[in-house]
Amino acid sequence: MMTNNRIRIAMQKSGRLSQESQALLKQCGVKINWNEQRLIAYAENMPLEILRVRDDDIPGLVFDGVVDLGIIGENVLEEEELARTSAGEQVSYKKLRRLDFGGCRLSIALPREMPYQSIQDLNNARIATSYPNLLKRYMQQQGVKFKNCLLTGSVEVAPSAGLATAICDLVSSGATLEANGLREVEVIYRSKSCLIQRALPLDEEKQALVDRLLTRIQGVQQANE
Ligand code: PRT
Ligand code: ZN
Repeated sequence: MMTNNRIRIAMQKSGRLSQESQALLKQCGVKINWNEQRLIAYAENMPLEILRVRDDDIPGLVFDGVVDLGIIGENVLEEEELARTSAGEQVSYKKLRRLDFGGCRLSIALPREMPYQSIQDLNNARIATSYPNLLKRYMQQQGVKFKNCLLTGSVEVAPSAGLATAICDLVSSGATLEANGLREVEVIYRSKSCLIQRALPLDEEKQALVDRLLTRIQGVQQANE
């Protein structure tokens, strides 16, 4: 693989985190020529390049040291970390900073009319989710058994389609649950986006640039407070 002296940062190409990730770099004074079609974008005023990928790929790229930095939702980060550790892999990375965008919660929701007292009511129920590892961790902590229905999209229609009793999905405003006749009964994880760095040390120059970038991010966050 080609090595270069630029910091390589992975960001979501298009989706809920992409605009704010781009805006954050801009606020930090990084000038980038964005070309919608390109996988890689280069900064004009510092040795930094941006790899634009699906958010799901970002944790792995950082864990594997393919990129130096990543901006990613904690939900996706922890899900991938749990998936790898439960497969017996060692995972290491550094969380540099929690960011101010991408806030959401991972929640269990049920058909509105279904009675619910506590999580025990879901003993042996089938739950549809795209986050099987975060759900499993939570259910284990609660001591409740469940059956998985793994869906990477359209999770909210699983109960009405007869695929599952309940769902475990991301919620921000709650409008999607409402529109699908579901009600939120347990919040199992609260997430924001974050900046992560690979565990393998960077050379001195690169680390100095990362440190500078981090100081600027802190400045931007304080200014927005
Ligand atoms: O294509 P790619 O794989 O990169 O993107 P994606 O479609 O997997 O992810 P994307 O862009 O939808 O979300 C990226 C990240 O944004 C998530 O991993 C979260 O960290 C964060 N985020 C914040 C959210 C939401 N809020 C959110 N509301 N991600 C998804 N949603 C969805 C949720 O799944 C549900 O379908 O929005 C719907 C609920 O929203 P409300 O407002 O109706 O409650
Ligand atoms: Zn994704």
